Formats: sequence, C-alpha cells, structure tokens
Amino acid sequence: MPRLRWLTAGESHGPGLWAILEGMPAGVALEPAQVDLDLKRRQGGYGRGFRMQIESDAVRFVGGVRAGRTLGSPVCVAIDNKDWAKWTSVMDPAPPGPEQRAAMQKRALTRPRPGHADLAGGMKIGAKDLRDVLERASARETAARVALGAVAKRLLAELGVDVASHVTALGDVAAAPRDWGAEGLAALRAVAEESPVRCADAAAGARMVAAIDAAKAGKDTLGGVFEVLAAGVPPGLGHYVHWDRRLDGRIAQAILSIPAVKAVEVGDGWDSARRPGSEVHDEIAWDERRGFFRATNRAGGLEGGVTTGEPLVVRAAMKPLPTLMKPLGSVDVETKQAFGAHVERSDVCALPAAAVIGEAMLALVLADAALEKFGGDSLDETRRNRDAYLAAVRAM
Ligand code: EPS
Repeated sequence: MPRLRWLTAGESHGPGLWAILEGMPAGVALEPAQVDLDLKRRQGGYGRGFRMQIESDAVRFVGGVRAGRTLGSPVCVAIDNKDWAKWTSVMDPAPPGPEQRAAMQKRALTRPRPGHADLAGGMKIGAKDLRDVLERASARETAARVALGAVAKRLLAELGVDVASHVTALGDVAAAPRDWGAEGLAALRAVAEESPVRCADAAAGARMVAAIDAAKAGKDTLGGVFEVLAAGVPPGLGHYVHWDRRLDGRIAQAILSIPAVKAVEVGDGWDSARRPGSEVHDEIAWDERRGFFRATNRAGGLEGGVTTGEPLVVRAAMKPLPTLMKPLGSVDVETKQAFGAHVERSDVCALPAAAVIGEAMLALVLADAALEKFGGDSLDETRRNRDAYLAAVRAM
C-alpha cells in the first residue's frame, strides 16, 4: 500500500474541486499561499482560453492543517469553481424539474470530439448526454492534483528535494537541449518562469508563441513536450524487486495519467534505444565530498527502478487538445448522423500548464517513495531516519 494516498472529486462546472491526501507526516509547515502559487502557474501559459480568465484558483485547507503546520491527519483541500455560478441549473445534483431539464438539454453534448473521452467514456457508462463524461474527464480536475502536489513539494523541500519543469518542444518548435539537472533548477526557474510558454530558450519560446497564434488563427490546437526534473533526490528510493515497486514505472503511470499525455521517457529514453551501451550508461565515480556520483546522467536519475542520487529527468509528450474550433468528423450519438464534433470554448494549447501538473505528479510519487523509504509520523522522525540512512550510504 502506498504511504501517501490521495483522491480528487468534483466536476469542471460543478461548485468546486476537493482532494484528500492521507499520509503526510505531522509538522510540515504549510500555508495556502505556497499552494496558490502553483495553482496560479497552472492557470497561466500562452494559449489558454477564456475559462482561465473566469477562474482565479485558490486553496482552502479544510482538514489536516492547523496553525500553519500539518497535523498528520488527512490534508483536505477545496478549490471553488467561479464558473459554477453560470452552471447551477445544468449541474444541480437534485432530480431535475422542468427548468433544469431545459437547461440540461441546452448544454447537452451528443457529438463526441475525436481524441476526448466523450465517446469512449459515454459507451462505458451508457451516457446519452456526453456531458456526464466530459464534466469529470475535463482537465479542470488537475487543479486539485496541483494543490496536492504543492503539499507534497513542501514535504520534499524539507527533505532537500526540489522539483521544476519547463517546455522543451511545442508543435514543431524545439528548444535547444540543455542539461538543467547539471546547471541547477534555480537557473532553470530563472528563465522558464519568465517565459509565456515556460520555455527556457527565449528564441524558441518566441517561435512557440507564434506557433500558438498561427494554430489559433487556423482554429487548430497544439501539443508538445515538457520536462520535469527533481534535484536533491536521495539514492535508493523505489525498488528493483517487483514491477509495481520500480519507481520509473510508478512515475510513468503518474505522468501518463495527466490528460492528453501520450508518452513518457526517463532520461535519454527513446534516444538511448538508438545508441550502443558504451554511449548510454553513466560511469560510476567516487570522491570524499560527494561519495558515489556520475559524471553524466543519461539514465535520468533511475537505474533498476531505484534512484541513483542524480537528478530525476522525466519528459512527457502531450497531444494537441481535442476541442477544435474547426471540428473533425463525428457522429451524433442520438441520431447516428454524421456531423462535425461538438465545438466548445477551450484552450489552443495547455502545454505550459501540463508541465506544472507534471511537477505535481512527480512530487506526489517522490513524496510517497521518500516516506516509504524513511517512514516517520512527524517530519522530525522522517528527517532523523533520512539522516541515518544517508550516513550509512556515505560509510559504505
Ligand atoms: C477543458 C475545457 C476548458 C478548459 C478546461 C479543460 O474548460 P471550459 O469547458 O470550462 O472552457 O478551460 O480547463 C480548466 C477548466 C482548467 O482549470 O484547466 C477540457 O475539456 O478538458
């Protein structure tokens, strides 16, 4: 069983989002402002649509936090949906009367969008109105993940682990490759957080903005690639003994669960498949100051499902969003007639936001793995256990 368990609830146009994170040790300093910073980062990025002008996500802690510190009880977060005010009738949980029926009919979705969960989800639950699917399949849910990810990041920060992300490619525009694990996450943040597309290469970032403008003019959407890094990760998190304990597998599952993500790679990933072993593996070295280390980090900080102590480097491919203003062919689920797919307000590109969600997902997996390794019901206990373990590693 994982040490950290979590669930989210809430629909895109319902009253809000809620999430529970169970397993956080007591004594971690935690304030809403630290979470709101990440919620704001997730809402930003060039290419976002009108909905993000309506929302201004802010967290309320409704459990597990007292006097600015975690209690060790489940941390429960709530985020309001401002847009709900316009959807109260459509989303009312009560059995519908004539007024609600009319409102629901008006916002019904019967022409599924290729690439969205609409049709597959509708077949799955037997929905006639595919809004029953889209409301929960919507990436709005990721606001709740980012809130919990920000809580996990607070624990990781107390353990010396830092998580950051950036966009490395958008559509056919690619940033110049750089080893940010070696250069440092503060250096990455200094440039990526200033970019409207969260790209650390300013020239490529400007071309990405132009690509989004062109896609918008063409009523199209764009995806791309984001990279998430974690520095200060102790060696020995995860395990090599079983498929579901291997940390690379756990990370991949978490990242692939982000809406629209279609592929994940760790370290040199796909590229390492094309090169001989002598050009792929990271030679082992040791010195008094650092202990064991690697001069290169092509493995992306993981060997055999276990962290090496080098920075974690995880990349994800996001497909273009499926809601197109110039719809693709679809079939009306009621009449079975061919139609253009449903057109609904959406984003042209949400890749910069997906990178922030990637940070949250990596942070949740890493916090779980750290607690699995070090245990502890309070932060002090977790730290003591971590210190003893690291001392033993150094004495090896
Ligand atoms: C989404 C559609 C859009 C996005 C939404 C994800 O929402 P709406 O239908 O209200 O315009 O804005 O993303 C968010 C609300 C968010 O917070 O990220 C979809 O269909 O997945």
